Amino acid sequence: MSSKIGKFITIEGVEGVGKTTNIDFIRQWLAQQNISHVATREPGGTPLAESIRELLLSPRDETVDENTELLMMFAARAQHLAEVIVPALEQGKWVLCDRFTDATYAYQGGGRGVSMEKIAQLETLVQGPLRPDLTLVLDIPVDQGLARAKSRSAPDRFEQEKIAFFERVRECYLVRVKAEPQRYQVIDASQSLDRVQADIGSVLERCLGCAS
Ligand code: T5A
Repeated sequence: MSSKIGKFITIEGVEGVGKTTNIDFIRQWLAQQNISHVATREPGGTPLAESIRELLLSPRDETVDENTELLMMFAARAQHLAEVIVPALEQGKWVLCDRFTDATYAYQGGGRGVSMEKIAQLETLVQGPLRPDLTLVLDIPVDQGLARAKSRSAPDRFEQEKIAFFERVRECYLVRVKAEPQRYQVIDASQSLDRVQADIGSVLERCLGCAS
């Protein structure tokens, strides 16, 4: 994988925390700064990866083996990197991605109990040295996030999990933040949308300062 030029920003958190809502805000912010960018999401971001997303998110009677789920996440990611993320970064664009490999550590690792070493091996295989420059973790008590998600749409396969699963997911995100504080910025997503967006704006201004 060749060296990148643009910035790679990811946004993470438990269900319903406000990622999609705030991606729109960040896009507007980047446009105001005349920063050429691409907004995308995982799993998904290309036609093939979106098909894998549909397979992953559809509720089904068959139990999905944890390795199947893990490999499908990374299969979608490999395609997304090859078709969208790496080309955009190489063109100097910023890439704004709704979830990335931190979600695999949090959901498959923290939530399902897949070993972190196994995830790290696949991360290296699929991404080489590429990691996000900045990861915004929108943090909220799990019950509040799930209530927001429920008010928006019918539950997908992940949203049918029990609350303890999402507590492990949230905990895993926070452990990762502690281990690598220079990459992550935690935003209190239980605040009003205005406050959340003011906090995100401040983080981006600092980030842009680093970039220049
Ligand atoms: N997954 C993904 C894995 O298991 N492993 C992986 O490697 C990857 C990449 C993907 C699923 O796949 C799993 C994780 C997920 O379960 P998704 O669509 O990306 O699914 O994730 P969701 O979390 O399900 O996305 P949601 O759309 O449910 O949540 P968002 O985007 O965080 O929330 P959003 O913006 O839609 O907001 C939800 C509601 O809350 C309101 C919004 O208006 C909306 O109605 N809201 C607020 N209300 C009050 N105050 C605020 N501050 C608010 N912010 C938003």
